[in-house]
Amino acid sequence: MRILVLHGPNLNLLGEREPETYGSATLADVDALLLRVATELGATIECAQSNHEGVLVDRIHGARGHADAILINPGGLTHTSVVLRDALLAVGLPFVEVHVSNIHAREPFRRHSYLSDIARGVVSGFGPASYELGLRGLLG
Ligand code: CA2
Repeated sequence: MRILVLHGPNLNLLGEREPETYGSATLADVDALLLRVATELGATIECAQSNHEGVLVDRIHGARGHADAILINPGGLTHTSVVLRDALLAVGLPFVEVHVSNIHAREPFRRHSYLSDIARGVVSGFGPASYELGLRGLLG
């Protein structure tokens, strides 16, 4: 299994700001964790982060023929992006939506996701472990 991991806007700041909400692990720590788990499970992963919606769309389109599934933390685009939803629907690859924080325990506007109803699964609130659980779910 080839997994494309996508991190959305501002997640490059993970571990550097707001540790009370997002913890102290950096994005590099998360990617290293995912590489270890993927290797353990016989999968390959490619990780990418972008602060730009269109770049994420391009990565999703580019996954056709190159990845079997997508693990995505869309960041704030979770709550706004019909565009990401359309891209994921268009490529038709199974994907899992993950969030470091529990989006249901925060501001009301974070409770709605444009992706959850078309995702294979959703993991939210376990810090970096959300990614690991999502990856294990996809590979399971
Ligand atoms: O909990 C998550 O993983 C989120 O996807 C993170 C998004 C937020 O808009 C979603 O509602 C939930 C925000 C990403 C910002 O990441 C930062 C990390 C460290 C410091 C500041 C921002």
